[in-house]
Amino acid sequence: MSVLLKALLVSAITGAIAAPARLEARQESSSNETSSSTIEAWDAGSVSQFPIHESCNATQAHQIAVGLNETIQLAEHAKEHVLRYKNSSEIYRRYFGDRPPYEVIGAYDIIVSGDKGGVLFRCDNPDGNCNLPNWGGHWRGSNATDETVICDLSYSTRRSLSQMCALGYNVAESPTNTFWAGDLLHRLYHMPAIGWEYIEHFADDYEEVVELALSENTTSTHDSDTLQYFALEAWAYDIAVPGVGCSEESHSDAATSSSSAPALPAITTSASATQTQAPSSTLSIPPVSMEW
Ligand SMILES: *[C@@H]1O[C@H](CO)[C@@H](O)[C@H](O)[C@H]1NC(C)=O
Ligand SMILES: *[C@@H]1O[C@H](CO)[C@@H](O)[C@H](O)[C@H]1NC(C)=O
Ligand SMILES: *[C@@H]1O[C@H](CO)[C@@H](O)[C@H](O)[C@H]1NC(C)=O
Ligand SMILES: *[C@@H]1O[C@H](CO)[C@@H](O)[C@H](O)[C@H]1NC(C)=O
Ligand SMILES: *[C@@H]1O[C@H](CO)[C@@H](O)[C@H](O)[C@H]1NC(C)=O
Ligand SMILES: CC(=O)N[C@H]1CO[C@H](CO)[C@@H](O)[C@@H]1O
Repeated sequence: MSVLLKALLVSAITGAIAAPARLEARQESSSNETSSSTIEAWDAGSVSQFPIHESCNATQAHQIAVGLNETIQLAEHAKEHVLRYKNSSEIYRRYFGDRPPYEVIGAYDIIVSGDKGGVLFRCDNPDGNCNLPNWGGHWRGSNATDETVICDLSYSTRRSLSQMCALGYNVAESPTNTFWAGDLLHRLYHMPAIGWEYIEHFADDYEEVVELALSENTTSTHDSDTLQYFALEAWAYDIAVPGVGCSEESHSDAATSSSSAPALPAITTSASATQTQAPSSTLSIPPVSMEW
């Protein structure tokens, strides 16, 4: 008998002996349970809606809840777009290049289908940061890593997804936090229960996001801004203004003069396309809140 065969036989025998012992132990411990009614369902204690702290009054809590629901819708559509098209989508390739879709799908699905516990949105101002000018909210970081504060500024500036592509907004040049959905997606990714400290900031603005994709950088599929921009553009192009979207300021003119099938406009790389400046002829875009 070869050494290899002997080794296999020995391990097969040990395996056979070990198995019943484990089974016995398991049965013993389960028969030791006082009664079957004390065995909890596998998903007992699951949380189906993102928790909002009691410091939020009725109007604040309602706006945050509506914003979170829009965040889920935004993430869900982004996931659907990826599932439908993967990298045959020009929008996908603009933000993720030819990177595999699995991580992107998961990053959106954890928002849509993931347990909603382990995070908290609050409306008091425990760290005093809401007193700083232009702060719409912040992640509490080391003070409370599972918590995000929403400051008063948010209630008067963040928009609904129903306003997508209106009021001077375009994907490339406007901040992602123009919308509650983009803002809260970002804030959710900061909290470890959702972002795992894996979805992080590898790019800081639209141009850097596009560069990550162009260089096929592996961080694009877990970059917070990339995931926000892609979701907003997929919503704009598929849902808000179907087949047209609002990728950049000049696009609406280009679209009306174009007679052929809708195509996405060229990628903006010009340095003049700064993220925070709204076109002067339109309503101003809300101020960018701090990254925290
Ligand atoms: C909730 O608080 C805000 C101030 O942060 C206030 O403007 C609003 O009127 C309050 N809403 C209610 C229902 O008390
Ligand atoms: C948010 O969505 C959940 C689940 O669909 C729903 O139960 C809840 O009423 C919604 N909240 C608001 C404020 O629309
Ligand atoms: C999508 O990515 C795969 C893998 O890199 C590549 O083979 C394929 O050509 C890409 N498809 C498109 C439409 O770019
Ligand atoms: C944590 O709390 C301290 C003191 O209250 C504050 O100065 C600091 O800004 C807080 N950190 C964050 C990330 O909010
Ligand atoms: C990918 O992007 C990150 C963040 O910008 C950068 O540190 C890293 O060097 C890039 N990797 C490659 C291979 O370019
Ligand atoms: C933890 C526990 O309930 N242990 C019990 C398991 O069953 C044996 C035999 O019935 C008891 O003696 C233990 O107290």
